[in-house]
Amino acid sequence: MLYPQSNPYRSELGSPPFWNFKADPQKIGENSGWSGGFVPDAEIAIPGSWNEQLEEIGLFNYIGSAWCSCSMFIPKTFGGGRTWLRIGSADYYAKVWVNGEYVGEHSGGFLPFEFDITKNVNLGEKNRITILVNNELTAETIPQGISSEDFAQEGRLREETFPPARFDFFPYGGIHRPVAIYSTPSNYISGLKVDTSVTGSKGVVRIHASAANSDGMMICCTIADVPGPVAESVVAGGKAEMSIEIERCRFWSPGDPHLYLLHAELIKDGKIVDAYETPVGVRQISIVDGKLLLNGQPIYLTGFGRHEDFPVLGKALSAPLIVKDFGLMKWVNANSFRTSHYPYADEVMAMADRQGFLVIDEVPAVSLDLRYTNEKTIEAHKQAIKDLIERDCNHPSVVMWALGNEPNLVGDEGYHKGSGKKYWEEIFTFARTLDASRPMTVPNCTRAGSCDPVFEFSDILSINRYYGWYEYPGKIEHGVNVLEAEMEKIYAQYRKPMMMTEFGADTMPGLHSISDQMFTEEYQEELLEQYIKLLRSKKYVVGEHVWNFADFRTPQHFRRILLNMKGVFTRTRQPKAAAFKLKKLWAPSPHSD
Ligand code: GCB
Repeated sequence: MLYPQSNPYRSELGSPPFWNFKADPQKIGENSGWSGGFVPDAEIAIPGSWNEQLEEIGLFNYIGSAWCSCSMFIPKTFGGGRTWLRIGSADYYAKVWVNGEYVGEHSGGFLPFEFDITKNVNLGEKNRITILVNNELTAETIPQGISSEDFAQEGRLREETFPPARFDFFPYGGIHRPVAIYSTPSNYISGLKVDTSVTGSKGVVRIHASAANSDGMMICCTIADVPGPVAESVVAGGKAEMSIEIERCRFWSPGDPHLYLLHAELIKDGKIVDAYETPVGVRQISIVDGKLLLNGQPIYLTGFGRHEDFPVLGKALSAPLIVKDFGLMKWVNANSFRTSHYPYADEVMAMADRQGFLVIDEVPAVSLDLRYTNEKTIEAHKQAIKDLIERDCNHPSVVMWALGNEPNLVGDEGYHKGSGKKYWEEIFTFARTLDASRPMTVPNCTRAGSCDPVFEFSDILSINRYYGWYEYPGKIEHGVNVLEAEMEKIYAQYRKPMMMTEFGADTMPGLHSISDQMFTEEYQEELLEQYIKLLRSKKYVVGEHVWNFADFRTPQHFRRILLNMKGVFTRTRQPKAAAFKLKKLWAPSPHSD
């Protein structure tokens, strides 16, 4: 699925900022004909989560169905071929009608989806888009859900959160990324996948194009500012393959995130009928002798696990916030981040390409509880991997896939007696058929321990540890000693590069102490510094990601004061003392180019 763009062959229309909204807790909307129109409870801004936005009408903790509807005038001159409706993301399920006609549905949050609405729209008129969104999760969805009853049955009442969740971030509901209507010609380029490699000073760009209704037509590709012949290939079975070599190539890296512009044209009887262009960063990622290499040079990742979260917006895309967050990450000398715990917006990934950030791109399989997985869960997990790799495989910034995060958080024994190995073997094997060019990992948690089956399959051993926080509270030095022993044990067993994907301490800005006291700014600084000292002393460590970039909202629980406070920046992006400490520790970024 290509990101929409306007050019002489394609047009794009963004949806209006405000939509009609109606919660549907009893799920009566479909039978009551709301797909054809409903009396709204309120207006909602889209992109936007309903929770904080519509708190005043009681939707702060709302988990369930809700209807969103808007009207869009589509000019007569729009397109002329096919018309598409693209939804940047809806968490976690959406069913869609155009002018009262059903056009499709989609399960799974955090990723875009689209429908061909050519037959449903009236050009030169207003068209009504109606979307039913639902943010309920089950044992068979990715991420998995949990209910109050489950917590009670498992005797885990003290772990119960409100709203109930298996994970430590707020389960916002809504349409979180832009909605657009766009057009393509009826013969059109439908996919443009590139992979790149580095041979000496030469860069090779292999192009795997797809085109619909175009067999026998020609696809021609050029790269702006690169002299040399056009690469061209005839479309057969909807596909065309070609490659372009770039002599004295400017390779993409954090120090020089150079992007070439690839331009593709679809040619029918000597006439261009469609065109599409996409940025390409030529770079190669590899693991050699226990080192993570970018274009043959070792790289060391400094940065954060993050969240898409901001007051009022919830999980909504906000362009100014993207600019701010990248500015702060640059300021603090981070060179990388992980899209914990789900795919981030297309716009974030494109910014990472342009600014030269290295990204660990994560599938939303967070805190999987294998006691409750079945064939449907594993299928949903594979689909989420497929969709993520398909969407993000062209981004040079993506240097690793995280196929999940912290499985077996509940400490189920069966996980180590076979269920974990079976599950992860199937998942890693599947993922590797989709992309052989990037390392894959799954961050491991303390409960899953030092012989987590994910280590066997991961290219990089990713560990999340909170010694000196959840374990050994108030005792940073002891925590770091325990961590060192555990790291050595894990490394001795698996002999692969290791990365600390999470470490940190909740911190209330303004709290201070001259002795080690949890929640103070000094405690966070000290813990991060001690951990980093240890990590730098181990040759097999290839990166350190602090948890978290900024404070973020969580479901309610006695261990959270509304927010997870492990941010190095507050939720509104003010620096805590640790930000200045990290800026020093990360300047200049060790081993990065
Ligand atoms: C973790 C999780 C993350 C939590 C964090 C914490 O291990 O991966 O989602 O927010 O710990 O702060 O407890």
